[in-house]
Amino acid sequence: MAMLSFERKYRVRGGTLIGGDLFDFWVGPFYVGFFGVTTIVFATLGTLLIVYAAALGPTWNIWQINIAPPDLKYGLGLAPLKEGGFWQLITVCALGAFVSWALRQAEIARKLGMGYHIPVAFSFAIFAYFSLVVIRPVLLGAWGHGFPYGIMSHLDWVSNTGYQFLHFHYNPAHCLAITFFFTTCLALAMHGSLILSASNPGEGEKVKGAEHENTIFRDTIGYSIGTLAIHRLGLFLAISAAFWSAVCIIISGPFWTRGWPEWWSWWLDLPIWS
Ligand code: 07D
Ligand code: 07D
Ligand code: U10
Repeated sequence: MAMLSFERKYRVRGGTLIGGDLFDFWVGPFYVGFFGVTTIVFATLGTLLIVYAAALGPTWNIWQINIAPPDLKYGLGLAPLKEGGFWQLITVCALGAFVSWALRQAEIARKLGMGYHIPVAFSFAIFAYFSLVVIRPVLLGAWGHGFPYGIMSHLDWVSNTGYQFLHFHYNPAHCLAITFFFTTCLALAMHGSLILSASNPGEGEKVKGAEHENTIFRDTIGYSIGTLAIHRLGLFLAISAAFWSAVCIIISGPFWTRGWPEWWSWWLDLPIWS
């Protein structure tokens, strides 16, 4: 009920990023807006292209459908539809849809008078995807370096690309990204469990507030980051994970061509050993 009366209050026109009143309305729970329309157009077109390209392929097995990027011989040019052209069009639609989605988030945030944290956070995921299918292929000189669109085939690409560098775990940016992913899980588990323990105690127990939340961490580890800052930390950890993922794949090939274990020879070459 609270939600319904709030929605009546804020569901008014104005505050759009582009297009004025055009598309400034809701359909059921969804805000439409200019970028809602561009999202729908790109997402529908991209999905139809995937289905069409899949229909030409050898299988309808959802796990085995594979829409591959062009052969390396096409370089950074356009390829015929059935030889990677579909992959290229789908990539354009995917980027169009993801960017439209981020701008729609920004437009809704603006209408609500909120910060732009959500679209900023999502833009790090888009950056990771962009680095896989645009930045790295462009630096390497061929769209064929992008990953194929298919549930199992994209896993094969990750494994093959990893082994091209002998042992991807030795990629220092991959180490940083993994550490940020693990820390994000730790932080979310700590925060989720803390909030539940304070705000959803056993029957008959009083709901606890910030003092309790701070104190349990001060008592156990000597410091509490605080109820606002844990969310800042969570956002920082999660976007750092995506950021260092993008870095780890951009440097693999364009900036480091040998096996990743070899990168660590700088350690053996330190003058202090000689
Ligand atoms: C839970 C939010 C909901 C989103 C879901 C995904 C599609 C794809 C398309 C059949 C957390 C919806 C899926 C729309 C259907 C076709 C053509 C998000 C949640 C449920 N991967 N990946 C998966 C994508 C890359 C890797 C699963 C997308 C890189 C590994 C799903 C992208 C690398 C493993 C999936 C992308 C990589 C997976 C679960 C884009 C490095 C797994 C995803 C656009 C990042 C896991 C069989 C999930 C798996 C998995 C989707 C990119 C590695 C199919 C859309 C190239 C190692 N990936 N992935 O829950 O089970 O995300 O694979 O960049 O083990 Mg992947
Ligand atoms: C790219 C997804 C973006 C998604 C978007 C939205 C839709 C809509 C609709 C649901 C970035 C899509 C939305 C489609 C859906 C509805 C309605 C996220 C993206 C925009 N690795 N590795 C990573 C680990 C090994 C290798 C990243 C761990 C091996 C390569 C992460 C291990 C070798 C690449 C990571 C491990 C290897 C990576 C992935 C352990 C293989 C990459 C996360 C424990 C032999 C990739 C940018 C990510 C990367 C990447 C983790 C092992 C190779 C840090 C924990 C040793 C080649 N690995 N890895 O990037 O950095 O998310 O991509 O062993 O390319 Mg690795
Ligand atoms: C958090 C939190 C918090 C909360 C929260 C949450 C984080 C403190 C207060 C949120 C968290 C959760 C809810 C938990 C669960 C979430 C996850 C596990 C994450 C994963 C989520 C999913 C898997 C769900 C994904 C679902 C999605 C993305 C929705 C899909 C929706 C659509 C496809 C529709 C989008 C709408 C658009 C784009 C605009 C509107 C459009 C329409 C309604 C369609 C009609 C179109 C038009 C009218 C436009 C005309 C179109 C044209 C002209 C084009 C036509 C073209 C053609 C080619 C046909 O911290 O607390 O609690 O809750």
